[in-house]
Amino acid sequence: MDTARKIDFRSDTVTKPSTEMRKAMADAEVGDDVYGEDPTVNKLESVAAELLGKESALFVPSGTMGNLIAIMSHCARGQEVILGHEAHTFFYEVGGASCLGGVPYHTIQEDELGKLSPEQVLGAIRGANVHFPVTGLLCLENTHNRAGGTVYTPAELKALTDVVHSHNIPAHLDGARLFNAAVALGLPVKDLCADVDSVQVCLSKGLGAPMGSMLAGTKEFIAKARRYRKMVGGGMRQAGVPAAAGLIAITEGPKRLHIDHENCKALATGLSEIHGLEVNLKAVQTNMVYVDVKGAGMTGAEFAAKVKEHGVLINATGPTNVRFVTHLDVNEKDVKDAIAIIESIVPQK
Ligand code: TLP
Repeated sequence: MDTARKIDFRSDTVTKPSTEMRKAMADAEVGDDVYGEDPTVNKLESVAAELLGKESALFVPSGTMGNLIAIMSHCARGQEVILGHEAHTFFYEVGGASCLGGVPYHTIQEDELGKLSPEQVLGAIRGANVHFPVTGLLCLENTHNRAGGTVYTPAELKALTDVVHSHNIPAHLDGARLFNAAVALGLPVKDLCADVDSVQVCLSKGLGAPMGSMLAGTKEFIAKARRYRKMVGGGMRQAGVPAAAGLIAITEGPKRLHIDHENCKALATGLSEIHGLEVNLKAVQTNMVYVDVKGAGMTGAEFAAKVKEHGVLINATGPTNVRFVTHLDVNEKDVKDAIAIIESIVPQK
């Protein structure tokens, strides 16, 4: 086996920009975006707003910043945000909303597929009691990363947002991989954010851009978010350079996501057939597969280190769990080879 070759399933963030993107970045027309004068950023923002069915959109450096400034724009300091206990915003965003925004987290237990129920959301909305913080926001995630890249349908989202809207509380969607959800459901992406007040989508995941996210919502909300973006250091000047790649990502990227989903299904099926590995195939709905490696007698970290010696890169995501993500820089052959490599290193009965 060629050990110099790496098959990188750590994340769909590891993709390299295409030749077309690199050329578009080199040729991008630019200006100072803090003055609103970058034509490429302005174009990206209007294309994104249109695709997401919102009045306005804002180019931000990362998904983390998009979610942070969304929360800061919706909530006053001391108000709390309701979100799932495995939500990326709670789990992986360094506590930013709480630390920088003064917005504490109120987590509720998700089910196995990362879903919340309307009853749970209703139960989490705070009453008038003087001991309680005021509920400021509901934050949902689609696809749900830690649940396996699982998909919320528009009806499920509406049932949840109806609950908060009837209490005059807004809803934000962490749609880092919303295009994956749209492709899995065969729906236009705007159908998946019609009922939320704001949405963040990443350009730098399966869509292949080197960086950047779009935050979208009403004109008023985006004007507020633009100020918070500046506050946290996200005013980017000649940002037309990465925005040029972002434009290709958002218009062309979704067209090939079905390939990542097919590769992921094949990977999940192959891994599930290896003795000692456990895969919840029900959760494999887009481009991720989580594997419990307990039966192979290794921790997640040991398993990741072992497969790395053979050129397969993955992330450990729990004591006995690892995650594989498919993306545009892994193909069908990589998937087949990775299955064969893993089969050869997991002790079989
Ligand atoms: N997710 C990354 C890591 O942070 C875990 C990954 O490899 O999956 N929301 C969701 C649902 C995400 O999965 C991510 C990134 C973000 C937000 C944050 O985006 P960035 O990395 O652009 O800050």
